[in-house]
Amino acid sequence: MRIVYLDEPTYLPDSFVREIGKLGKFTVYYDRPDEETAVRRLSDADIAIVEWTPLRAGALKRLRHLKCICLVMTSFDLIDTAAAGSAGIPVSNCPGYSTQSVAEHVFALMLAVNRGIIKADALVRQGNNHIYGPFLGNELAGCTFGIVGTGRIGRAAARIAEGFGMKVIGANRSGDPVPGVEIMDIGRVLRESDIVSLHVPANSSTKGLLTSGLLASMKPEALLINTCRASLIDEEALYSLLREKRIAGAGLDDVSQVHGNPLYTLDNVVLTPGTAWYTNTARESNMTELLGNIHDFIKGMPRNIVNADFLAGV
Ligand code: DAR
Repeated sequence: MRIVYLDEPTYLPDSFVREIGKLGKFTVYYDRPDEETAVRRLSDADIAIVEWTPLRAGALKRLRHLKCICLVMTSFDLIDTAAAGSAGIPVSNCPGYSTQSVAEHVFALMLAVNRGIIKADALVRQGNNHIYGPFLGNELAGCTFGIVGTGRIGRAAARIAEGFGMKVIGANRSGDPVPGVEIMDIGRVLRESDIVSLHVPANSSTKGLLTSGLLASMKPEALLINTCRASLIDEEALYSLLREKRIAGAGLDDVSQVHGNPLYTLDNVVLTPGTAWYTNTARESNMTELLGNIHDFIKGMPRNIVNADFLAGV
């Protein structure tokens, strides 16, 4: 069994290397390859562990030896999962490792925006004290917290919001009830929430989910928190609405335009670089979940396969 970690592990503890070593020959690459290099690296691999590298149809078709792709994370937008399915390659993800960490980060962003923490910190360091004017926040107890997406992370965020004394409303695709969350359509969630928090996967059907129309329907005092991919939001519309204070603020863990983004000029926006998941606990759970996926695949009982539908016809 040849197992290849394709691209620059964020975290690779010795214990993980030892365990994988027991399953086969383990090769780790510490940079992020282009597609051609990726194909070469995986040419005789049985299992590919992938963290950063997009693998599209053309590359997947050429990976004739590959038996499984194990993604390190929850999102699977890096891989053309349908093409992987047609090539007979199951793709697994790690769906649960960062649920609580991401949900907690929602509130880190929310509080930072609501209380102007970033600006306040800078002012104190410049020798200021007891300046109240620009820092008028809103008490959160009694506010309405709206989740778009009621999967694991949405529900974990809902539980924390309850602890703040907020009313929780939410939208999901099925319209199915969720305990502790009043389910309604997405339009109403956007209109009625004081804080909107997004919890849906990035894929072709969720691209631009938050249209300019939906964003414009938010209350002017509302905050938008996004710990998912930036592709869910019409970023230009968001920028205009935030600049004109037609939305009070936003906390974003991802942006579509990394360089020179106009959002960087706004002080009602708090940004983090994709770190919502990144805690000690999540990092360890990530390794446990990934190792479990690899183990079970080798044992012939694959789990967390995200392209089962496409494989069925193979
Ligand atoms: N987008 C998040 C975070 C990826 C983090 N990278 C890891 N776990 N190596 C996800 O889980 O999809």
